[in-house]
Amino acid sequence: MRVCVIGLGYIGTPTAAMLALGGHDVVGFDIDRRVLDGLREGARTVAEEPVRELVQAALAGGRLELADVVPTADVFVVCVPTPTVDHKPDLRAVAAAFAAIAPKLEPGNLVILESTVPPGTTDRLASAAIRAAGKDPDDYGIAHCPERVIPGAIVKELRENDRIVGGRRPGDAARAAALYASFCTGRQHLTDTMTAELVKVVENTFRDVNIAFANELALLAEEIGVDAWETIRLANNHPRVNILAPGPGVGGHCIPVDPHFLSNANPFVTELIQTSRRINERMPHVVVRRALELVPPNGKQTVALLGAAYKADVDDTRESPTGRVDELLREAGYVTRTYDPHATSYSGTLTSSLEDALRDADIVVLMTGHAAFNAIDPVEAARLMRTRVLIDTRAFFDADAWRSAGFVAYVLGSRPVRPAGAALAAGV
Ligand code: SAJ
Repeated sequence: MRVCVIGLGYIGTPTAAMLALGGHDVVGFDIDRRVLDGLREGARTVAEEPVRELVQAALAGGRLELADVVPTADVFVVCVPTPTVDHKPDLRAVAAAFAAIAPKLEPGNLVILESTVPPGTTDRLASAAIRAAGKDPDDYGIAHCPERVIPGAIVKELRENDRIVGGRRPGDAARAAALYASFCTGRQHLTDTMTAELVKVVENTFRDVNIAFANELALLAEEIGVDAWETIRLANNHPRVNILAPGPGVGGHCIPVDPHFLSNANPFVTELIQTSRRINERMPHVVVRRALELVPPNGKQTVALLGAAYKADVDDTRESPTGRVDELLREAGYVTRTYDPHATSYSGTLTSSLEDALRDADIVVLMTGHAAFNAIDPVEAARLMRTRVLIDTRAFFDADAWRSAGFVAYVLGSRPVRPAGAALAAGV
């Protein structure tokens, strides 16, 4: 089949390559010329190595073309961003993609939306665009097949994860499933578009609610003087309990965003979802409050943040809790610097080395559990820093090793270190 993939971001790019390697003639379209140039130049803009290799193989194989105009095709697969603005879904990119496709449609073509959207969106926006082009939606297939892959393991999960395939009519779902079967070894679960939309949003919302529970537990455990990490580890021995990990907040462009797709349109029946969001949004404030307790700012106190990316071993800083913590620390009067071995773009100041971040700092805050941070030697950190205070928001380090190196070490969700400010003033 001739397939056009609209939107060559972290999902559209590997999907286009997979389809091409699966035997289809694929045209990848993006409105951003720099994206197309980056892909043509050996996919240098692609962060994950396996995705880069996949794209290079697809381009070399001759079945993947890149274009800045939307061509005609048998199937159109839309993979564009769906962010929120002030907690409201911004669906302009989806509407624009459908508007670009509609004039090209020929009867029998299939339009698939992969972007995460509020329930009801696919059918409503696709049908509206088709009607606006003077055509009848009933002449075309419309499907929602949400992407479900985890950044960091995109190629593996694209191949192996089950897929939810929702069709406007049962035949539409079956046709979309046949397309994905060309590269996906997971099972295909056929349903209607609105159920598929809800399933996707619910998966991420479930994770947000579960993390909020873990974060609430961390604060409760601190309050009563128990270790949340040990509590979670022991509770998770139960065959039907699986509590996720507390942390400095929930980042990325999916999990903090998608719950709003449900609560925005349904505010009266989404109390748990809204509360969970608030709990997770509060976590950066908790981190900053602990810093204030440990080393009150005097105008030159410096905080070194370890990790700008929203989670371990990725370079993506979108909606990262580090950006928020950084902003709040600066508002509180600290000087801040951030070191990240992977990230290249970030709202605050990135140092080029770990040493530059730690030198003469008063507090070091572990924000992201990058594997590279395992190599940090607390004795060396103690030598570089002016004041020896560690805030570990993910129970990443061996806190006792840092204490042995002379640090006051606070681990989120562990027994509080109070009154550390007084201890520091006394030179302890
Ligand atoms: N986090 C915690 N505690 C945990 C797990 C995660 O605080 O126990 C935080 C992370 O540090 C990070 C944020 O949550 O800041 C999100 O990270 P993540 O690894 O949970 O998820 P994403 O955003 O990278 O990918 C999610 C995935 N959804 C689910 O696992 C249900 C992925 O499968 C989706 O495809 C992706 O969203 C998406 O594109 O929607």
